Amino acid sequence: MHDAIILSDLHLGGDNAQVLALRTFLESIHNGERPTRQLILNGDVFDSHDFRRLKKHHWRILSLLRRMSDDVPIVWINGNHDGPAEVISSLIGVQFAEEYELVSGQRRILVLHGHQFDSFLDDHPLLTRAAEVVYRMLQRVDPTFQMARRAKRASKTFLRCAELVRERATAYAARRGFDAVCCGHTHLEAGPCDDPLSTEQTPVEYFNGGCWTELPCGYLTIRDGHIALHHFVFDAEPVAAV
Ligand SMILES: [Mn+2]
Repeated sequence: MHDAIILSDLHLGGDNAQVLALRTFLESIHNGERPTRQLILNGDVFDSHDFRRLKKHHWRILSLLRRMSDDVPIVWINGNHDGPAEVISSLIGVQFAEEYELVSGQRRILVLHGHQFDSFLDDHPLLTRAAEVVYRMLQRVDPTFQMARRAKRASKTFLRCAELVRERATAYAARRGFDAVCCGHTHLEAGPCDDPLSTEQTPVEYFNGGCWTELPCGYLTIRDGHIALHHFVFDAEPVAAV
């Protein structure tokens, strides 16, 4: 059994939220196929503060979370898109927090969304918005998401932002005596596997589970102090941006 499973950046209400993959994944936790002591939603469960954008299948995810929370403790960590989510979180019976700490295999692990470390968002709101529009356009013309994923990884500004989140998050966690930190927000998966230098640069391990707005969706598992990054392999048509 996992000590925790961490998902982030579900962006419910957004037109590219991969709801079918998400529902299948959550159901596998709910029905015991993927046993875990707790489920952590690491921010941006919602795409916007405007709950009118939530469609029926988005509400269904919330009601599934409500049912799951009877058996598995769920923690919802605040993200920059979540807005007044605290109200909803208490309606569906999950704990709401700015950050969360857990101990697994005697290692102290910090979980937080990561927008706190992203100054680009505050400094360049228009550019951020423009980049989101371009990204959605690429998703629309190429529903396999290859183009959008490649564009993201080719953008120096984007990669620099993701790097800043990593640097600042690990520094913050190191100051507070944590062994590892798990963020979301950048929509870019990260783990020691794709950066062998990361553990040499800092004693704090950094992980990012990616997002649930493109396929394949990413998530983190924690067991006996070991954190791992996975992709949810899901054989179905992706939900394209409209
Ligand atoms: Mn975010």
